[in-house]
Parts: sequence; structure tokens; C-alpha cells
Amino acid sequence: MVTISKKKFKQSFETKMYSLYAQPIKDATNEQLLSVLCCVIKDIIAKRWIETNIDKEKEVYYFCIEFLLGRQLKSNLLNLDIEDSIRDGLKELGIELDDLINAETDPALGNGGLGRLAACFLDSMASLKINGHGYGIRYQNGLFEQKFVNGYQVEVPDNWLSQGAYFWETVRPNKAIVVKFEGEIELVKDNDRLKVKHKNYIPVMAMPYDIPIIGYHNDTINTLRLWKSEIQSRDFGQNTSNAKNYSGSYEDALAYKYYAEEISQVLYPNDSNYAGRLLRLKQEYFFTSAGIQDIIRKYRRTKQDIKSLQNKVAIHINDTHPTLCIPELMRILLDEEGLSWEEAWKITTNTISYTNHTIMAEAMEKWPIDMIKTLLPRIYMIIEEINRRYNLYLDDKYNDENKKQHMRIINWDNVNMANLCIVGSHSINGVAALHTKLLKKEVLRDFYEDKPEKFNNKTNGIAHRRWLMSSNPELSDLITDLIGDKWKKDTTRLKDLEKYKLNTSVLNRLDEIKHHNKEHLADFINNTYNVQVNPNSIFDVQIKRLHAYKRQLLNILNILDLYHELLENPNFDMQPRTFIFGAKAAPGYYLAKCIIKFINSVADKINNDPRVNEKIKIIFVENYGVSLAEKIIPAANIGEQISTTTKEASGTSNMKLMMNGAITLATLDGANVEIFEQVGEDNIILFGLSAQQVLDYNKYGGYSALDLYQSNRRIKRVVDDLINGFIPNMDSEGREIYNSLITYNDEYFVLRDMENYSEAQAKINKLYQRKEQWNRMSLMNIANSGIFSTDRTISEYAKDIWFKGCEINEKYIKL
Ligand code: GL9
Repeated sequence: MVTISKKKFKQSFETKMYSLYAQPIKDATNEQLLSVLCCVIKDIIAKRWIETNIDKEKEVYYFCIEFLLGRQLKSNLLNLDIEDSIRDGLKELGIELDDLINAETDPALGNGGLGRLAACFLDSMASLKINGHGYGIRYQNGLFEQKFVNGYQVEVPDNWLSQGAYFWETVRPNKAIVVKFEGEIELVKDNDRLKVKHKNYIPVMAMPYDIPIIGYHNDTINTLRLWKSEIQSRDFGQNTSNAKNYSGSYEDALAYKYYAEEISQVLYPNDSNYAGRLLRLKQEYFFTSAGIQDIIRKYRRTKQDIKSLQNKVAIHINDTHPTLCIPELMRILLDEEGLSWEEAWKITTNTISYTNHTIMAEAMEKWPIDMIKTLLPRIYMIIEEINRRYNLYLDDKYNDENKKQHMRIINWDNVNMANLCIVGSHSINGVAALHTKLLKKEVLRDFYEDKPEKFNNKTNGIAHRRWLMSSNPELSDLITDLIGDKWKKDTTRLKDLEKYKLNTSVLNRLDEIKHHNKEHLADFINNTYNVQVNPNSIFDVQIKRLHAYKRQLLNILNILDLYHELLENPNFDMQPRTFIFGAKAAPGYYLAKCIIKFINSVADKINNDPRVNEKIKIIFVENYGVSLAEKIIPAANIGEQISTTTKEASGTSNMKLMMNGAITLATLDGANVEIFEQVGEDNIILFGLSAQQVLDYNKYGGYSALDLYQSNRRIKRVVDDLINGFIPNMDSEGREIYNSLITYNDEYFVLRDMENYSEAQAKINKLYQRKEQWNRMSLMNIANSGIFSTDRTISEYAKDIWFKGCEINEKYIKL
């Protein structure tokens, strides 16, 4: 393992400061100090990074259009096990490590769960010594910064590169790759074969920026390679003789520059939603083509037979955004390697695997044929041929036209990307047991019945190193004091904590740590938002994207109900509560933005009402992201996981919160089902419709929100508050929400679950007052969170998908 002595570190730091900035340390800004520190760390790991990348065993390439990394410094120091020596060394130079940790930008190159999962996967692949690398896009602007103006969400462009560079990355111009858009395809006769000639294409340069991904206390340093789009420059020895000629006017040159650079300019701020825009399709092809070309280039250097690709390379498609990996790999195998269709198809399907992350209809990517044909003429030809052959297979096997229609890759005027993924890969997995079951039984039933052996479940996880060890060090130390430190490499050992469940002093210690974390968060809230919160109150947390199915609305309507109850009965016995929300809404998602405005307006009213504000406080943190999550999660007493059952594929904040001792308040949706199975019914609070009830309502109807509204006094009272002026400062937002509930019959069953939710909340109120029991529940949650480490998830991917049947399986996989 790499190490560095304090003395050597100080020397390197000073030398780097001079060579980079030619100034003494005392004159440097925190950003400059941070950049120097990153360079020193990169020097320390350089040799190991190079060695990890010398190809030995089978490698995994994880394609994802988003990687939500969060800050890297602290987690890198933790994984390298050099935090103490660096902290002391810096101190002797007059520098506080924590100042530098806080000076780091938080790269938000993702929207939410999907992108964060990809980042946790990278951490676990490196920590399990799997040669697993990420491919993505180096967006110039990540997810927008959220501001609240008069309670409304306002989006400000993210500028994570404002310091000029990202200190962890290394740009590699010698590894740039040309990606070809548009143009025409000509088939030219070459002896007895037809050769494909792509003419008049627009060449876009994919410039790789590499970020090291450091394994925990081992020597593995993997790579996240993010591509930036640029104009094609002649300097890099790429053959682009058939490219469109741009040597014309100044306007032409500018237009070309815009065309190329626009591709990696900005992250689409969508959550589980299909954008359907040409630029998005460009992004999808840009990074998949660059990645696949890169893999093949590296493979060719090994001089091995291309037909053995699947023995050395596993390609994973994370959701449908990288689907074009399939026709792109086919293109290279057919047009460049000269393989037959059958050979190429076998290699492709054996190499590629796919994960589905949602069953929401609006997330299902369907690209218009014309768009693909014009933008990617050769790729479209290949998709058409895949479709033609698959149709022959379907016609041969089935008579049911409806069924076949459902399964076709090209349907009407669209290419169905999920269908292409399913047909073109050897493994399809969902992200929690219930989600996989719904895929098999409902959404992808025909495909499952056709090829059941391809389908499997891989329940999501979280990197416990970031989400427990690094963000909650006090709790982490207590755990180690109690059960030793083996849990850090094998989180199932957390189970050993159960033997302390009747130990009052351990339970009190747990409580003290939670309280301490709550004080920290309270200070932060006070300093940032100028709102006083009481650390003795219950910290009730809902942090996730704002979406109707996630039902932040249910939470706020219940708070409003509580408010009415308190006004009617000031002696109403309740433990003070602090409700904490963190959520961004997609900029074009009007209802979600109305809900943000509504929550902020209710917060304003309640927080300023002296009759109740000792009992209820509502905090909506601005610009929720990874860094804020790291502050909030250790301080949470309750994790709200209240999505409409069947809609949340898995969820991952549920796992982070339980691992930090929060009690889950949940519907039996996504991975909540498995959390319930782990902790048992005494240690979770459940409510709401079952999956079957939701499916039945959706199939057969039978739910009337209006009837419920008219017959239930408390429901009517809060729904009326949306439109009767009770909440000041609202415009038409209340009406919009009202209509979604009453006029459009409450698609997500908010009102249907309301009474049950309110009972569950009342139960929590009582439980919290029995402190020892509450602390025991908290301990049981931590003790049973072990299987939700991504180390478990990744070892399952490795065993069942990437390395299935390979020799290296045993050697590499820990669990
Ligand atoms: C999501 C699902 O909605 C989540 O339930 C799941 O936990 C994650 C990771 O598997 O994937 N799918 C999806 O499109 N998003 C998810 O969070 N959305 C975003 O990432 C914004």
C-alpha cells in the first residue's frame, strides 16, 4: 500500500507550491492549497494507478450518463489511510485540512439516485480489487444550483470548473477519439466483400479526462474516464479523410465549434424522464462511441483474438442511456474487424449486460427513427438489421400479434431502447427485489417469459465508507470500539452490534452521538438559513428529488393537518419535530415546482407562528446535493420513504439513513421491502397501500379521491388550504396541486394513504418518548444495514454477471 511520511509530505507540498504557483504557502488561497494537496496525492498514487491499468484480468467498463461523485478529498484520504499524517503535516505548515476539505467543489454530474449509485459502484469496484472503470461525460455545467426566491425554485447554472480545472483529473490528449455524426454511408465493393464508407460526417473529438478511483486500503486505483467534446484538431494523427470539409468561412468554423462543444456542455436536469431531444441523443452516442472505441483500441494492443473479447471485457449499460454501445460494438466488429453478423452478434451479446432503473413510463426512451437515421446513419442501419432478425425470431415463435408488437425493437416510428438493450445483452437486472419482480411479472413480462434465464435482481447499495465511516466518524468509532474494525471490510459484521441491544450504556452512547450530530446540523441550519431548530426535537428527514410519486406532498399535507390539530388543541401531546426537506425539481416539471413553493409557504407560515413553532419547524434546505446529504443523514431520526408503492425502483437514501441509525417510515416499495425484512416489524414504521392494491386500482379503477375528500373532514381541511388563502403568498400553485388531487383523481394515492400515514406518524410520536426503546430500534437498524453496502451489490454483479464462468471470479470476489 502507498504511504507517505509527514516529513516527506511537507517537503513535497512546499516544492509543489513553488512549481505550481511560485509563491510562499502563506500567500496561497484555500483553492491553491487544495490544488497543491491534490497534486501531491496524485504523485503518491501515480505508480499504482499506472500499474492497475496494465491489463491483466478481465475488466469491467461501466457506462453511465451520470456520475454524482461528491467531494473526493476526504474519501481519498480515508481510502489511502493517510488522513492523519496529512492532517498533522498540514497543521505544521499552518494549514487546516478541514478548510481544504470544505474548499473542494462538489461535482454534480448527476441528477440523483442513478448517478450517485454509479459513484458508489466505482468506490466498491476499486475496494474489491475489481478492474472496473467508469465511462461518462465531463459536463461543463453539472446539475443547476437551486435557489429559493420568494419560495420559488430558481435555477442558476452550475459552474464546478470555475477554478479553471478540476484538481483530481488528468487530461490525456494522446488518447482522444473521433466520434462521427451525420453524413452518408456508401457500400463499396472490395474484392468479394462490401466495405462501409462513411462520408461527409461531422467529426467530434472526445477528449478523455481521467479521475482516479482509489480502493480502500488496497493497491487498486481504477479510472473514471469522462469525455469532453471538442472540435477535431489535426494534431492527433486521426484519419478523418472522409470528414465534411469545414475549411470554409468564419461562420462555418464557428458553427462547427458550437456543434462540437455543445455536446458536453450541460447535464440534462431530468429525473426518470425521457428528454427526447436531438442533443441528448448526440450525448448518448458521443460517450458510448468514444468508450467502445477506447475499449477496442486497448484490446487490440494486447494482440489477442477479437473473438475472445468477452473473456477479457465486460460492458455494463447503466439504464438505457448508453444503449448505443450495442450497435456501436457491432459496427466495429463488422466494419473494422470484418466479422460476420453472427460472430459479431455473439460477441456483443456475451459482452454486454444491462440494468433497468425504473418502470415509470415517462422514463422509457424511444427515439424517433428519423432522428437516429440522420444523426447516426450507420448505427441506424445496424439497429434496423438487429430488428429485422429479431422480428424473424418472434414471427417464428409467436402468433400473438399484440405480444410481438410489444417486443419489437422498432415500433411504429420509434426505436424502443429498453427492447434493444434486452435483446442485445446477456443479463438484465432490476435494482430491488420488488422492482425485479414487477419487471418480470408486468413491464417486461413477455421478454421474461421468452428468456427467463437472462433476468436477475441486484438490490442497490451505498458505499458505507463515504456514508458512514467518513460522514459519521463518531458513530463509526463507537462501532469499532464495540465490535472491532472487521466490519469496515465486511459490513455484514455490523450484525455483531445486536448483542448490545439491551445494554443501556451503549444505547445511551448511541443517543449522545445522534444528539451531537443534530447539534452540528442545527448550527449549520442556524448559520445558513437563520432558523433556530431544537436538537431535542425529532429530526424527520425527506431528501430526494422532487417528484409526485415520491410524495413530498403527503408529508407536507400531514404537517398542515398537525398544525390544525395543534391550533384546535394547544395541549395536544407531541414531541417537538423538525421536518427537513431537500429536493430539486426538474426545471420543466411544473407540478413539482408548485409543491416546492407550497412547502416553502407552509414553512413560512408555521415557522413564524409563535403558537406552534416550539413544536413544529420546517426546513427546506436549498441546493440539496451530496455535500448536504453528508451533513443531514448522520443527524436524522426518521427517514421518510413514502413513495407510492410500485413506483420507486429501489431508493438509496433509505439505506444511507438506516445505516446512520434513522428509523424508516415507509411504504412497502422498492428496497424498503428488504429493509423491513432485515430489521423486522418492530424496527420500522410501515403504512400505505400494498403493491397489489396499487396494481389493482390501476387495472380495475375503484378509487375516487373526490369521495374521500368529501367524506373525511381532516383531508378536506388540508386540501381546501391549497386554495382558500389560508397559506399566504401562494399564486396559482395551490390550484395546480388541488387539481392534481381532485380533478385528476390523485394519480399517486396521496389522499388514499393520508389517514394511514398520519397514524404512523402518531405512532412515532409515542415511540420517541420511550427513549431506550427508540435507541434500540436505532441500533437494530445500524446492525442490520450491512447487506446494503455496495460491496455486497458489486460482488453479486461480479459473480453473477461480469465474471460468470470466469476463473478470476473466485480470486477477485471477497464475499
Ligand atoms: C432511479 C430510481 O428511481 C431509484 O429508485 C433508484 O434507487 C435509482 C438507482 O437504481 O435509480 N432511476 C432513475 O431514473 N432515477 C433514480 O433515482 N433518477 C435519478 O437518478 C434522478
